[in-house]
Amino acid sequence: MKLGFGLYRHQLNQDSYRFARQCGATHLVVHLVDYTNACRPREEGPREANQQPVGRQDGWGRAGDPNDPCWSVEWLEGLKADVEAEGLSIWAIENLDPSMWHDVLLDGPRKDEQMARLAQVVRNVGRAGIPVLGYNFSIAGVCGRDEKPLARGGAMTVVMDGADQTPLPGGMVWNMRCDAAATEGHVGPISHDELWRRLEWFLTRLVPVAEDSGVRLAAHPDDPPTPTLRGTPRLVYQPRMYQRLLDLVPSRANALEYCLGTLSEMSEDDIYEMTDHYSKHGHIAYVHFRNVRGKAPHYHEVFVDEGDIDMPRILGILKKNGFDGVLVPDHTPLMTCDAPWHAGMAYAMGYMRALLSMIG
Ligand SMILES: [Mn+2]
Repeated sequence: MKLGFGLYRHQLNQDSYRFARQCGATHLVVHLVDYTNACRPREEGPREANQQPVGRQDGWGRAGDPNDPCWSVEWLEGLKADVEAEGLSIWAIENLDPSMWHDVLLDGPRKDEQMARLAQVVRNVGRAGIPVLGYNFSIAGVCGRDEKPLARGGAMTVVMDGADQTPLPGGMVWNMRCDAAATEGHVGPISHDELWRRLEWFLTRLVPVAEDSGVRLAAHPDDPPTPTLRGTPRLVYQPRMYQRLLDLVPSRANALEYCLGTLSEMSEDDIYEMTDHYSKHGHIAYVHFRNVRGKAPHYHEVFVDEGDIDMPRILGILKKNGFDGVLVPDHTPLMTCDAPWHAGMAYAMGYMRALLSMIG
């Protein structure tokens, strides 16, 4: 098992690589989507002060440019070289910008064109030698949460208190604002089966490309995991529902971005049995190693060592099954100091590193 660290788009710089290395990471999971528009010029809008994208009703920020050069082989190779110069490797890219695939999610008129673009992106990721591409097949995305000082010692953290069912405004997809014209009239109520058909359409086309490219597509479960959110259906809102996704297109390239926090928020199934099942069969590409208290739609995120999940037990299961992928903290409560996000992350990394050394 490898210890990794996740970095957002605006953190892709030498200082962050050194911070990750100093925390004991050997690998990075990088986000190329600029969720809160922190990389845009200031005049284009306010930046979120902290590094915790929560997902209130107005969403995170504007979606990016579908042709952003960051998805080119040259850009990815440059990123890889910068990261490797600091003694780290890139394990995964996490998430696709909704501007690249909103009509795949919405079954809109540009879905074929967008699928061609996704296939090119997967080939580029493979050519750059990056083994995993994480995605989250969701219309509403990560939304309907708030922030409250509910983690240990009054640390600010992400909270869900009831499922927000206010309809998505036109043009909002995956909790970001896309070109309204491109999506007008498409964010309507649909059935769960319809969304599963859209996922099947996506996987049957992209998994073979991923296989040929040496890339594993890794699915994040629905966060937060409720049957519907903002009037749209969700796919993987109980741990066993991951199996349906895997069975659509059985392949090593059809894998899981296994988010322990989200899975623990789910109301059914035993997280230890499920972790044993998915890791035994080699389905897990990487793990979001975070902890929570409560079940959706009423839960809050907590420090890695104070939640409902017995984290040492999870690591024991992963070790028993020979899991050889990466663990990353995902997110943590913010600590009261001058660097709330960094302190929270460093705390989680120290805990994870200690657990990994204890289990050998
Ligand atoms: Mn996660």
